[in-house]
Amino acid sequence: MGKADIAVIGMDVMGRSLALNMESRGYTVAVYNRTAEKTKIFAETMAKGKNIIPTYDLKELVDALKSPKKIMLMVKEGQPVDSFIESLLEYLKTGDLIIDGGNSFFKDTIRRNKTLAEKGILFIGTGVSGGEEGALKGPAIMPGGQKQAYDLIEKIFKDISAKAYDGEPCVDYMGPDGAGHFVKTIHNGIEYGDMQLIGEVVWFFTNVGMKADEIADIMAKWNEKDDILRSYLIEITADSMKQKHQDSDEFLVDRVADITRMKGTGTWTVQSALELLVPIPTIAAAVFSREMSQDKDLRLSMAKKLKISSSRFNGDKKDMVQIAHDALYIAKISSYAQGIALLQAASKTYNFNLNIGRIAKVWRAGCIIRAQFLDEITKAYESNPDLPNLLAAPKFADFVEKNTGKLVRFVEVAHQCGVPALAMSGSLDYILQITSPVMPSAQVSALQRDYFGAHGYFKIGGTSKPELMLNKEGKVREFHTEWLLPGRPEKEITK
Ligand code: NBP
Repeated sequence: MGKADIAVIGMDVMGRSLALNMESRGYTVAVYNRTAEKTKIFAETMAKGKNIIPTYDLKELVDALKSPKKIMLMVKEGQPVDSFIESLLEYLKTGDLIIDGGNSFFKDTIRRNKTLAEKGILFIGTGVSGGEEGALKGPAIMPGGQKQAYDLIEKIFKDISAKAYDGEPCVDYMGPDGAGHFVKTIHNGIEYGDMQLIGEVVWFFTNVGMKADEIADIMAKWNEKDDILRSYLIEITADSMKQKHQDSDEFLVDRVADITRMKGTGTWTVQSALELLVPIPTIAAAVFSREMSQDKDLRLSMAKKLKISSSRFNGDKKDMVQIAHDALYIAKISSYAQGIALLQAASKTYNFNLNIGRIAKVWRAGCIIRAQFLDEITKAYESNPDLPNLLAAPKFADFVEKNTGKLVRFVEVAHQCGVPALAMSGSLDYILQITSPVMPSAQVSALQRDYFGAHGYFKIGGTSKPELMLNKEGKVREFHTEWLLPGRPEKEITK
């Protein structure tokens, strides 16, 4: 069989599928797993007769590889990644490459990249999206690390990646050290947002009396060619909602408990947003909703203790479906605008040099958020890389200007019917806030902070002049009121 082109460590769903994918594109792959039994079973079943070399210790794995050695870790994030890196160092030489393809925290990737670079070992931290099927047939791949390291792996990644409808491989160099894992984290955060928004619309339809198969038909229609909502998540919503429960005549969705668990990338997205001062209310709402979903006992008991009044929906269902369609599209644009703003802020802070148009291109196939809508994002940033926010892109701005009333209506009717819509409202309020020259109550809280803590405040030109007051040098002027002195004099703070 000769020496292997690449090694994969971690023979669980993702590692096995990636190894098979690589082999199917003509590469010889060496594999290893901490628990030897999994490697053995893989070699005797799925990998049987294929150019896959099972190995049972790390020296054997490294020896099976051509130089420079390329080793891809597909193991649980955190300590397992550090411990494999530590063990591999004994066998690697300058110029060899370790790739971490798990969902690692980007700051860990920055740290690992630095430590390994000091030892002459190249390191790529990459997002691999698309789950088991994507890994097997073609995932979206988001690698970050030294450009020189990416050059070593580019051909393999291009060969195994998903291909968009125009044939372009869904992989691109994201940027240095943690860039790839950061982009994958935000991809997952956006995915949380998409799932929650769809979930809220479906739950609204259920609450106005629609059956699961009726909703599945609506979703299938929303996934038709050229529909603005057409996407993988709408497609699988339509498909999964038709599924009948095995032991009864009910639909499976009506028997599935309303508990959504999570692994961590959504939480990391929100934590990064807090750190970088970027509001992402839709994605945060999705994380908070999963948290609330998990406390089933509390919700059951609170439902008995508090009776919140609500009205029955007595409008036209057909009209409401059309309203919900456009409302969902606007909410999605708003959510992506938030995720992209976070990518841009991180790009500045961590010098990732991210290219939003190219990131959207990588997400067009293979990954969970794949959608035809992503093409519009690429076009928007290709025609204007300096867009202040996705909502300002002419095509989106036009739709949002004409149709935000539908999102307002959706949130209003959902709330009247007692249906929570945290993410849909988050999307709406994001649009309302970002287009407010003066933020409601922000002025009041600025004054409160100055009153109790002498924290200072800025001033605007007047009620019809919302621009900040500047000094001759163009700097914002800051003021403080002496609240405890007679006459409460105002003074300008000079620093
Ligand atoms: P898991 O995330 O479940 O990890 C299983 C692998 O990690 C096995 O090889 C296991 O070895 C190894 N491992 C564990 Br667990 N603890 C270890 C330790 N202390 N030392 C050494 N090895 C250890 O597998 P997966 O679902 O295939 O995912 C792999 C990576 O890809 C993860 O980072 C995941 O977040 C990411 N990812 C997963 C998906 C997905 O849909 N599943 C999608 C995208 C990305 P063992 O067999 O000896 O226990």
